[in-house]
Amino acid sequence: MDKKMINEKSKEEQLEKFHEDPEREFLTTNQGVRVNNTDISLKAGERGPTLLEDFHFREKLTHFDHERIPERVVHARGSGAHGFFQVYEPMTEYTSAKFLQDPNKKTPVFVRFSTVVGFRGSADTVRDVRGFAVKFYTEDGNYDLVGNNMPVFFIQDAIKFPDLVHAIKPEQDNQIPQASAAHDTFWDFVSCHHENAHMIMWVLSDRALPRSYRMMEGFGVNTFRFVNAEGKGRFIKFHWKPMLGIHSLVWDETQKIAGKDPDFNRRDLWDAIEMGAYPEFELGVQILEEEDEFKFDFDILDPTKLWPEEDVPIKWIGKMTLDRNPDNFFAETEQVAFCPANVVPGIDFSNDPLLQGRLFSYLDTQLIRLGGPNFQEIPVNRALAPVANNQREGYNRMTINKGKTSYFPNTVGDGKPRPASAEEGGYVHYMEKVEGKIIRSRSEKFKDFFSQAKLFWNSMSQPEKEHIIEAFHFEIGKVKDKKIRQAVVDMFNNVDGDLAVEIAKGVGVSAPAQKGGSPVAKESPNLSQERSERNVKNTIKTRKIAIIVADGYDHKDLSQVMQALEAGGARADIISKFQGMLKSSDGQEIEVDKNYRTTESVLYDAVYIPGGKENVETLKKHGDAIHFVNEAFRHCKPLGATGEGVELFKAAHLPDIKLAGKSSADKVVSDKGVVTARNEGDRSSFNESFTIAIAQHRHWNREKKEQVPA
Ligand code: HDD
Repeated sequence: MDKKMINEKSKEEQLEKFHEDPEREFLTTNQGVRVNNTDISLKAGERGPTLLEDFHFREKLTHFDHERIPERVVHARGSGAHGFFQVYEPMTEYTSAKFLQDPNKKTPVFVRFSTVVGFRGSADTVRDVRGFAVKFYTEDGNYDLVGNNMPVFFIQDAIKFPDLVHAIKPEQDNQIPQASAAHDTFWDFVSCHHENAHMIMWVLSDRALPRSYRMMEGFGVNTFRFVNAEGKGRFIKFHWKPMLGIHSLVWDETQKIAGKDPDFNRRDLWDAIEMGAYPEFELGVQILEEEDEFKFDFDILDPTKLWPEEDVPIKWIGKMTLDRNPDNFFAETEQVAFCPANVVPGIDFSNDPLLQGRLFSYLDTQLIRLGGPNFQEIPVNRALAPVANNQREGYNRMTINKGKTSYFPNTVGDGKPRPASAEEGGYVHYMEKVEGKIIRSRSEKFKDFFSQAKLFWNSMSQPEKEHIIEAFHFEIGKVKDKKIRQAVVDMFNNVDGDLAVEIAKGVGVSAPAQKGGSPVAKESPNLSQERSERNVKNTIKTRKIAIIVADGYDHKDLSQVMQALEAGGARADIISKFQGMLKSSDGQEIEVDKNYRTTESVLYDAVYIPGGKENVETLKKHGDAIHFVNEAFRHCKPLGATGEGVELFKAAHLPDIKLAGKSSADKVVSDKGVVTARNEGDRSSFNESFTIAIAQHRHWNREKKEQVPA
């Protein structure tokens, strides 16, 4: 393909050539022979043995027997999407990367979001880091930005990666537990490696429980380089900012979702794209001049450290839009192969020791996972830039290389293909000066394990701190070996003494003999989801609202709230005891989307109960309806009720919540995310208050949430 012709449709057009025609009428063998019967194998007599000459039977079974490939050793479970990226302004001053120059250019991308620890079939909503890998199909070749939703990593050196992964995966004797860090071997590893401290704070925070892949930040984690056309290099860190804000689930909820809908995040991404609510993320970079490399009290090559935004601001340079679901999960999402070593001119590496190891590991793992060295010919992995070299043969080679030569230099093939000069777009590695003795060591600043863990802790809001303590109680509470539990408490005493005391309280070991803690007093508010200026709280777009209804509901009530929700871009489901049609008090009908058996409050962002006397009298007798309200309340979700619907909240005994009374004095009452209105004239202000409450996402100020029976 001509380099200049790449646009947002180019990848789709390239993939089109590999599509099977779904309109095809007849079933055939792999040789294209029409099959006459695919249900009964060929036998010697009606009750006789199957014949070897049944080539269709043999082919069908053989293919099936070989359908599985090894799953990724980490990040096995994921979901992909196609889209495009557009830069806001030319980045020429910093980088020569062509896809970062022209604001009119739309570069196709493929993104795969993932969990890390769980196997391919595990649940989406486990406590874990999320992968955020982006393949840009640029005119200079493929560029892969293989990041996570947390800006730091567990370990400082790639040589420890196998140990980390062995420790966190299910234990080797019994393969327990699935997709969870809450077990002895992981916490044993953590307490033996204090460099984990900062990352553990992130993993035990709400960041590990994203409400949606569309509502989480992304980070390149490692330090990279931008290099401009003059060869000047600068250190950079990459960031992705979700345009819908950064929102999380709560731990109790995630565990229930894992049973009720293990595909929760996968479904959410798929549905949003199908509905046309395309996920969008802004790309940002922190840029650091080389002369500032040693200005900080941490080493900028250390992947367990972030660059505080207060010291190095983020420049937002472009936007990615995901607008197309894959056609085939296996062909695209499963076979896509990312590698941090896939860079284009203008982007280079740093000596970050974790990154250096990553540069090796991805290609290596793909050789085994995708069955040999030709996986870049798999359609989703193919570059849009022309590919020409002397690599030949190997399993599953697709390209038919013409001509006589497969070597360089040559005269037979007119000397082609030949290396390109820098001016011709040849990749020239950054000419960094490197000097040193061969040594197994890291710089002194790598040894400060606790300062940034403390910075993170200081930056959290009070509810976020409580969530972290609860997460420690769960994770460490599951550790059987008391000495490991004690070692974790002692380790986090280096971060914050009060935190260590709080952890100890919940897990049956002693508080540290002497309260310790890092002296760092600084805060960085954007590290907190709640306090971050990037935590958008002014939209209800794509939020899911449960409307619980029975016969005799108030139709006017229900439809005006539904209209307001839909106008804001939210989606509502009508939920009742049975599927089918419900009749309103004035004889109108509405269809039920889900019954109490097929859904649960944990699958929604908010709950609404419309008026109607008969409706509410029936709902009061439905334990499931009361449970819906109580559970949503416990998970701090917005709740709304109008007219007699308010009575259901009364019946649910929401502790210490003020509800609208019948007098005109309290027309619309909004208390800790519970919004109620009794009288008909108050509906439009109800809609406004309910919308604000939903946009808030969660209402953490419900101190007594533990007192509800859910
Ligand atoms: Fe990794 C997959 C992200 C450290 C070795 N990694 C993988 C994926 C993501 C990351 C998002 C899934 C890509 C996909 O969707 O296919 N990994 C990271 C980040 C790291 C990191 C942000 C820290 C900065 N990884 C890391 C290290 C090593 C690896 C230190 C080994 C030395 N990662 C792998 C791997 C995987 C992988 C084994 C498994 C499947 C694959 O590569 O293709 O090679």
